[in-house]
Amino acid sequence: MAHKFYGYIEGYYGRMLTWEERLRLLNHLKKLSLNAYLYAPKQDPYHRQEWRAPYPREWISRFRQFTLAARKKNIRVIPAIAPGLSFDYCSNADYKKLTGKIQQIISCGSRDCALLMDDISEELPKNCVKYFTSLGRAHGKLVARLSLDLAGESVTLWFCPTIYANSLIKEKSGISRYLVDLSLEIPNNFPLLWTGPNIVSKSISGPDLKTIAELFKDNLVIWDNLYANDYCPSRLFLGPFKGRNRSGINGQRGLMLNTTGMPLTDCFYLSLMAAFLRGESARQSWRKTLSDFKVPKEFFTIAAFFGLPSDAVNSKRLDRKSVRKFQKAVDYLLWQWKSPLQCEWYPFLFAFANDLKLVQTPDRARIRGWIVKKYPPLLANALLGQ
Ligand code: GDL
Repeated sequence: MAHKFYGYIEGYYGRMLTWEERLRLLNHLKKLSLNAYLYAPKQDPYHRQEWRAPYPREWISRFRQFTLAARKKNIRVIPAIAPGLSFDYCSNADYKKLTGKIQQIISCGSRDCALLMDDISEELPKNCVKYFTSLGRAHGKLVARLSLDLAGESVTLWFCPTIYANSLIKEKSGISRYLVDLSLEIPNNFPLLWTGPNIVSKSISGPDLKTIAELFKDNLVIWDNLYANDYCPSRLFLGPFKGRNRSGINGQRGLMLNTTGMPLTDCFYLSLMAAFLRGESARQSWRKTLSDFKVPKEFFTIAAFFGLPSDAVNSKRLDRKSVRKFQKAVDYLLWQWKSPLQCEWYPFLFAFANDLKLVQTPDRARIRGWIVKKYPPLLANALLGQ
């Protein structure tokens, strides 16, 4: 049976972990019996923007240590390369650069390597129109060629398509030409990264995955963006891991979480996902995990403000009495709770306390000094109606 992958994706914008933080994540993955770490930070210039440049020697040596540490814990590190911003599909020189770069990263001891084509133009570059009938064909042929050329390396290649969520499919028929073309070229058993019905999916079930899973023969590895906050970095999502259907996902090649780049918070999310994989209830495991991470009970009072991205807007208005209750809870979390996890949550708790104060004080002139201290001058003026 094909190997299945459950674990972490360092695949967000705006943050990069240190090697120590990555090791911490490995330890946590091991503790939870999860088995995969996809290395794909959008912020790493050698991964995406400057993909042609080889990694510096120092990086290679750290990455080798990291891969070795993971192997000792039975965790597969999947290094990824994302050349799509500038890759020339008709250039042999670019193809050579790409294989060279892949050789360089897998030489650190990985049995897997991922080629990522997410977040790039959906158009086939003009100079390639003579050679390929579509971007899907160009991607499929590239992957097929790479897997032939890398056959001797006994490495499993993964692929993240440019259309990586149902919502990105523009065709009215619901059938993506890009994906069909890709599926016609891509070799069998290729793990294919897929984020579900949406880029940030509220729910992921068997029926949601059916069409794509059929096209790629049940080789989907779910890239779950539920808790990612790089597209709204002032928010923090801390709700239960819900909306995912276990049997639907279990029929595929795996489930991996792309999160925030705050190491302890990301460990917290992985614990929630692991409980889901064990079949535990989302709500109960959420309460238990909060308690395992020693989050004070005051958090429950304000948890609704840190729910999931898709949580519905509550029709209740914020009345004075409840605002006071929220203020008390957030004050406790800000000033009494001391822990490394609290340090990660502090800016979000602080911003929430600020927002409460603003909504609670319609007469802004009364808190003029406070506003001037908290906001840059132009925004402060706007808030004060000047
Ligand atoms: C994306 C990006 C990812 C980013 C996430 C959330 C994929 C495959 N790619 O589209 O890097 O962190 O959205 O903003 O999800």
